[in-house]
Amino acid sequence: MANLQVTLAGLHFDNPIMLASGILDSTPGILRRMSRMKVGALITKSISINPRPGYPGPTAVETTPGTWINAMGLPNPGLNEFVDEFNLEDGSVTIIPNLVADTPDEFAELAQSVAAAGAKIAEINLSCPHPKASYKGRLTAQDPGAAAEAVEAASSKLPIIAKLTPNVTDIGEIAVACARAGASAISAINTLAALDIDPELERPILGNGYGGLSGAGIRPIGLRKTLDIVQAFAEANLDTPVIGMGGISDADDVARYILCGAHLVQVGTALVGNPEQLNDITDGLSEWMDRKGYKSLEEFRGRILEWF
Ligand code: RRO
Repeated sequence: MANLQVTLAGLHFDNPIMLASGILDSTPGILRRMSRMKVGALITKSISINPRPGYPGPTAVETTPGTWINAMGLPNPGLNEFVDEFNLEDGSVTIIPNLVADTPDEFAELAQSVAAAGAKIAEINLSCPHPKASYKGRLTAQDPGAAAEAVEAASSKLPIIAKLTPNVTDIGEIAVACARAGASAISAINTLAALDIDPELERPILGNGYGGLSGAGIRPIGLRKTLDIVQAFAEANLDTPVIGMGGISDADDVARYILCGAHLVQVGTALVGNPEQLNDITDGLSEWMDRKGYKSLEEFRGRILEWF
């Protein structure tokens, strides 16, 4: 039987499939339920230093089947309540806090607190597509210098995964800046900056107006951006692992990302209303590898590169 195991920053994962931030992860109870799935690790909703109520609704709408636009507005209870409520040392499945902040100092503070609470690694969200305030009106991950500063600050406290936006010309440049600043891994992609309109009401479909697009329709963009990062790392002689995401809904999609060079993947939107799909994806990957005669992930990781 295929071996799905993978390590990242010295941590061991049973399989390369992670629950993406923002989906089925907003309370300890939901995370506990998800930890019973065949999942490598669970990533929490973004945590900020102060509580955030989120944007007014509607906050998430399905625009075409399987593809969603959202502007949740980073709703979360804030750092102190998060650390009190969420058990990061449970041990059965690694829980990875996702951290969001406006400055490197805030990222360092968040990282230090979750490390003290037992986190072994954190993901920093440099890429929410519709914040009210961010670096000079841009996303942190749209500026290699700002992204590197945030990574440097946070990774002085614990190993860091830097989550990037697809809304840039050259995602490889940003990924290289983050890796050189000390990121243990890069995750990509966050949602695409988007807008949808209700023609009857003559208004944006979301309460916030703008939103981010996720789900099945963005998979080819996620694959392209993953490949861009993998190629940029090869050119820069960096072996930083990439965690690919965007539109993954079955085992074939996971195989697509690993063929592009991803070490791990994250699944989000496809699980809305169907969390058990995670088990099917993991079982399906194992079956796909058996059928292809692959015994480990390394045997087919990055195979698509020979086409470019
Ligand atoms: O909470 C959100 O509105 C949100 C976040 Br933090 C993010 O990173 N990406 C997204 O599409 N929505």
